[in-house]
Amino acid sequence: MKTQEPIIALSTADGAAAIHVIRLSGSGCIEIVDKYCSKSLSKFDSHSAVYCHLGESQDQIIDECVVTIFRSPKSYTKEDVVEISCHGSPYITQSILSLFLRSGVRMAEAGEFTMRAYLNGQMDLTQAEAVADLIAARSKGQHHMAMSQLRGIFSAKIQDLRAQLIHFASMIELENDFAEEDVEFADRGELKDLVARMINLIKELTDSFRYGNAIKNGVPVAIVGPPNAGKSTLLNALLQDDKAIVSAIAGTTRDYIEDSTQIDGISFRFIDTAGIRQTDDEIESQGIKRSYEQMARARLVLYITEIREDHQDIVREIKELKISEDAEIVVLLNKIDTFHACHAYDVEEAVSTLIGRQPVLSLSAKSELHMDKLKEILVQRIKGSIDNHDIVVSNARHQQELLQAGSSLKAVIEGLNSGIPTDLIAIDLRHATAHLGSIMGEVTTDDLLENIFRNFCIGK
Ligand SMILES: Nc1nc2c(ncn2[C@@H]2O[C@H](COP(=O)(O)OP(=O)(O)OP(=O)(O)O)[C@@H](O)[C@H]2O)c(=O)[nH]1
Ligand SMILES: [Mg+2]
Repeated sequence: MKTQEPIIALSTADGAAAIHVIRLSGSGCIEIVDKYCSKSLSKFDSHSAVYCHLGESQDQIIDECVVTIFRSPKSYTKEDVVEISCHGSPYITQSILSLFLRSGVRMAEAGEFTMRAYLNGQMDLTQAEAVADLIAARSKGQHHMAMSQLRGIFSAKIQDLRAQLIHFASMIELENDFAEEDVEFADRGELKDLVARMINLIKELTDSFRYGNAIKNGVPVAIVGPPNAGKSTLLNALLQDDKAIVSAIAGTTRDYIEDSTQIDGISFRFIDTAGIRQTDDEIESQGIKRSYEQMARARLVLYITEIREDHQDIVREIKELKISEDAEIVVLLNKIDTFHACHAYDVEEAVSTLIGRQPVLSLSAKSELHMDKLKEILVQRIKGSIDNHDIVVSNARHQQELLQAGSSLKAVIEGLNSGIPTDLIAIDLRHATAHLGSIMGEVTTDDLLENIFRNFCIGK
């Protein structure tokens, strides 16, 4: 472990509060705090919480505090750490910070405590990234993903993949060492099987990113349909807020409007769009173009239209949209409050059979009839997708590295198939290993670390 200069930062959010916590880390930081503390900290063991007065001298006390000391290596950063809990006045925190800044302690940079924890081997890079995700978590789903990454479940999977790769590489390298004797230590068929298995594992992980990313940033759900169908009414009902203007005039919503809400611990981003119809109006056409763009980007599409007896007409309308086969769409038949209740079910069935998609749900956005069923469907769609993956990738950097590791492994398979020299295969193998290694921070650059930690808050 490197000797690090002491750093300091306010670890709690700025502003007035009941208490604030100021954190110091680095060589000698316990001794530095000791100089301004009414109790002698050197007498206390690691993990002691000491009540004391803090200030330049006994006549210039800034506050009565509780100082907790953590002696290296048993601390968050593995260095000596002091946490000062003081009264939560911005004046007090500023005075304490100034006191230590005058004594040669430096202000910590964003994420510097966690970066030190990583550099000192307390955690790998995915776990350090999980700390930032955990702080940013606003929903149960986001919290669950960050926690699982922090506990090292994702790292263990990558470690396992990397170990298999290294085993494979060692066999190839061995052949390289005996290149002149033209021997084959590894059975080509077995090698290909091993690489194919790894490619599959990587694909499973990269496939999960679609869900992981949606959970992390809010699942985008586009609400589309013809004018006057009740799209804006539905948005307002889902948000329980008067976010969008509702009117009986067709073409009220001109541009898309979005807002987020949580349902059953999952954060959804609902996007209300302009009603789709043929029009010569320049502005409305642009709005409709945006509706299509939102539909293409969304993770889920709620297609809403007015319920009517003529189910063939509804089906024609949906087919005209030319939605791609793999798009996830839920058809909603709105305004059942104005329809014969017993017929609604028949129309649902008929539309569902003819378009070959399930479910088709009849509801009333205005009277909030069957909204609970809609929410259940939304949650089920997302949870169902996640339950299919034991580990979910939610970080774009990890996804990028996994994709690159996957392409290098595909090159290995091609190399084995075409019988190219093993030293060339070894190059692709090394690339794959490096990409997996950089996920956990075993191979990093200063730029990469700066990029990751600058998104942290100061004090973490
Ligand atoms: N009876 C009934 N009326 C509804 C229902 N949902 C919406 N409406 C009415 O239908 C009209 C259109 O609603 P909006 O929510 O503005 O429809 P929209 O799809 O956003 O329309 P555009 O923005 O013009 O594309 C309004 O008068 C709503 O009050 C419903 O479930 N039942
Ligand atoms: Mg609208």
